[in-house]
Amino acid sequence: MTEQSPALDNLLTESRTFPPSEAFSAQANATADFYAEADADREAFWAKQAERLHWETKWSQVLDWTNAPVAKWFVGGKLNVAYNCVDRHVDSGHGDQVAIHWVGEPGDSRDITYAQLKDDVSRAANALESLGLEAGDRVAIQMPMVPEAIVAMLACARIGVLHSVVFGGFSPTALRSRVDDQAARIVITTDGQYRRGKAAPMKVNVDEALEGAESVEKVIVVRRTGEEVPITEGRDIWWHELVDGQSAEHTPQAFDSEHPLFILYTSGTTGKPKGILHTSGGYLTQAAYTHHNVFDHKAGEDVYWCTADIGWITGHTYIVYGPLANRTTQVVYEGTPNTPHEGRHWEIVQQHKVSIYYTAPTLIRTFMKWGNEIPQKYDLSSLRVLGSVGEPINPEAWIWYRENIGANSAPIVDTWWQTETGGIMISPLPGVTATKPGSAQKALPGISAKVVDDQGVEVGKGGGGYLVLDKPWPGMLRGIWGDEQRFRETYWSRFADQGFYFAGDGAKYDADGDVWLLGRVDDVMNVSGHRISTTEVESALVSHPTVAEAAVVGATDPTTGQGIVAFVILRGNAVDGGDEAVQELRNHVAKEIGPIAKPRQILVVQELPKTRSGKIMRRLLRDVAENRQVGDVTTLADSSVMDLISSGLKSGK
Ligand code: 6R9
Repeated sequence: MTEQSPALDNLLTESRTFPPSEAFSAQANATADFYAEADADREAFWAKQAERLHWETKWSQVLDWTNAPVAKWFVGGKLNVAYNCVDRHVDSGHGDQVAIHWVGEPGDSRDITYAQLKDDVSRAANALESLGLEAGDRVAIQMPMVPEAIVAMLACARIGVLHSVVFGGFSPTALRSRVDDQAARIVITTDGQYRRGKAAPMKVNVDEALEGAESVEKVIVVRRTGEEVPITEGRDIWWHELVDGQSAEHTPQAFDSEHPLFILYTSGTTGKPKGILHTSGGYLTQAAYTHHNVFDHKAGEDVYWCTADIGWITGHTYIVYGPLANRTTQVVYEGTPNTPHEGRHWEIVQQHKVSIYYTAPTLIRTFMKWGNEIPQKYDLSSLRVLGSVGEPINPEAWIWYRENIGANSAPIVDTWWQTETGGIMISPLPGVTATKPGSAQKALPGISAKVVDDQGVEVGKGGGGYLVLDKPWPGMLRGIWGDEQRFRETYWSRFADQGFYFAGDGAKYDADGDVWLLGRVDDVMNVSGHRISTTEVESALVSHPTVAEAAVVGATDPTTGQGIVAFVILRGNAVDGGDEAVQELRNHVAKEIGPIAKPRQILVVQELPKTRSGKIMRRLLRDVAENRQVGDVTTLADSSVMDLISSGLKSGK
């Protein structure tokens, strides 16, 4: 496996444990015997979890794995995902319960009950149908965190249309490639979005993206910031004009358990993002099961807040599908954590008495940087479960989270999973597990994960290797949109003999057999919990006329986990590699991919270190980027290259 960074080595020396309090355990949803129950009969265990949902027709078979690696879960079952997330809570007498406490960045807010959500989703579903959309069609959504984004997703699900949410920070080029890949018929967006206290445009970016996009028939625009936007006659429609006048009655049709629910694009090791495909019954089962047990959620009592954006899988599974299936009352916040001040999250926790809070290590480290005195100003006593997701959490941040946010008592659940897994896979269970700072610990009941060596043989306690998932699970991806070959190659070819799913993460067992995640082993970087491939950034750089060649590495970063560091060779001698040129390149990457992909640092070099077969040795560049002694250079075609790079950097060239 690839070498570990010093920060990750550090994780493995951590030995503190925090057993659950008796009081917490006594009321916990999860119990220790879940593990044995699931081990005894996995399919019976999952069948029991599927009973959390309303099925119009019950399944005849729990799992069909005969066509592996494409699974079928709850075969023959029929359900409507939106009905499960909305209507049935109204039908069971909870229509007045708040589903969403929405908090806008500028200070506006809306409380939406389940009854209102049902009306909103029904109207939107009628609206989409009035445009001729049919089950199986695709709708792309690029929106900020406004309630209509959630309504749009649920409306698609209700009529069997696949949504594909594209993160609001993605560039027009990135949106376009996703729209084209799935041949989306409709795009839903907003006029603008609030970011850091200012209104920023959104619709104009969508217009730029869609120039000449043949599949797109209509663009629906939600009014958010009120800024003026150009309207393309015949194509663009205002959401309020289309949706508000629709009937609030809409009969949900039941779809097959394996009916596709959504596509979500994520970075792989090549430049082209992968459209990860998820289906209905299995996905929703795992979403509901994990949300209930991992967060110890109690419907009608807890106030839950997941700080993710709906543009990422965490927003899909732990803002939309899992929580709503479980009749959660949740906070949805539109904006940035330091607008208008650095206590914004804690102010919201205090105001809404948030009891379950789920966020990412990068944000926890940012809170640490802002200072302990900020959360101390607020009443956080309502918090009883804290979650972390997106990247390995370093023990220091874990302890800070526990002490400063969790009053030294709230259990922390460090949840490992991926866009591809659909839901949480490895995590402590609050009330059951004695937690360890920095370790995700154990595969959940019903889930099976192993750490294996190069040959696919499980390593022993204390050993490290690759994380694999050795048994199918309900929320697993069913493919990559339009590219079955890539699906098989990416996930199933590495350990084809054993039939393991290759996650792309390095991991290690400690002496107790608990799992510690060590970061990606492929060319995927993790910046603030966002997956960005080195190739994607390299292609963006070489698309600039001044760049001849580029190599990109993820370097350990104290706040964002990894930071993007690029090494570029400029074309010809005429171009100088001064600050302005570098700034221009950084902006170019932001324009091509989105601001999250903007390199932290760009170093202009004369040569790149390559092996004889022409592979760039990123390991050596990472040494430079992390200010380490450069490692073994013997496999380089020209071993003097590293001296050239290092001396060039020192002399500021
Ligand atoms: C949910 C999500 C997946 C990649 C994954 C891994 C990293 C996520 C983690 C974690 C260590 C955790 N990752 N959670 N690493 N501990 N608790 O983040 O999905 O955006 O697809 O990223 O994120 O490297 O492979 P996604």
